[in-house]
Amino acid sequence: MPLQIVKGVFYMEYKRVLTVQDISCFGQCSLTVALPILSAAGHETVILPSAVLSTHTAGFTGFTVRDLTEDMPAIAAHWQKEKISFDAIYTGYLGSAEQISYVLDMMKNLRRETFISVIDPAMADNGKLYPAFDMAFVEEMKKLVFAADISVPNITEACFLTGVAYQEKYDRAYIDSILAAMKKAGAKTVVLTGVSFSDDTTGVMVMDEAGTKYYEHIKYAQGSHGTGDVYASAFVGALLRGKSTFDAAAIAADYTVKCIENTAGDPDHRYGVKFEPVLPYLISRLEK
Ligand code: PXL
Repeated sequence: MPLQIVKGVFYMEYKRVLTVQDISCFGQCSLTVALPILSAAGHETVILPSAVLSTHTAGFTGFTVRDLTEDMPAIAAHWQKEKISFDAIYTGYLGSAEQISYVLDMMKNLRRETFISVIDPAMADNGKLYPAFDMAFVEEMKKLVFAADISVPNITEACFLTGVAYQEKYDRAYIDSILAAMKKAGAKTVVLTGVSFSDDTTGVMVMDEAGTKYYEHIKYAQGSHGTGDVYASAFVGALLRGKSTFDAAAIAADYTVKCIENTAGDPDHRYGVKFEPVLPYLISRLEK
């Protein structure tokens, strides 16, 4: 039989991203959100689970946790031996303070020539640390956030990272002071999420070398869990498709709003958002 030459059809630049966060088996957050969103955005998505939980920790009790800290260095060493490298590392909820030094090593040892690191310091919200974390973890997280190209904190996380006192009510000057403190501590680009200057709107404040720019959108009164992970994953997906930081931040915001709208009205679904049926919307935005 003659040899058949099959020509490849390449739709887009194909990026390989490593995402490090937990698997909450049930609950639509962290890896169960990041993997499908990054895949839908067109990227080869490599996962490194930081822990395996039966559910996430917000609103559930009695969940199981298996910390995978011990496995991390061996996995990274195997990848290095196999010359497996990445265009990007994106981290979310980590399992222990020790994991942060392993992630910093991976950022050094597994990077391709052009490489971007995006850190979502998923550790706190509404003025409080999540149950699994303490101030020792915050100290370690500072090393990761301030070494990264881009961080995606919410206001609570940015306060823990900088020592600025958390305020529920604030104005533009307060937000500028948080961003100035982030910059002083070493942050390059910051996408500060959940910045709301009115009752019915919220948005993201993007700070980079060019200055700060605000993207505002509708706010829904009913908070939903997991939206931070949906947001950060869509942001990374858009960024790796070549969108500017601000455009990626805006696309991710619009997608997250659509996910919330798609979940509203279902009181049994407060543990996460129904992000899957809205993936075609994200894909269509990425194609423009
Ligand atoms: O969505 C952030 C997150 C991720 N993973 C776990 C969590 C949370 C927030 O509570 O508990 C296990």
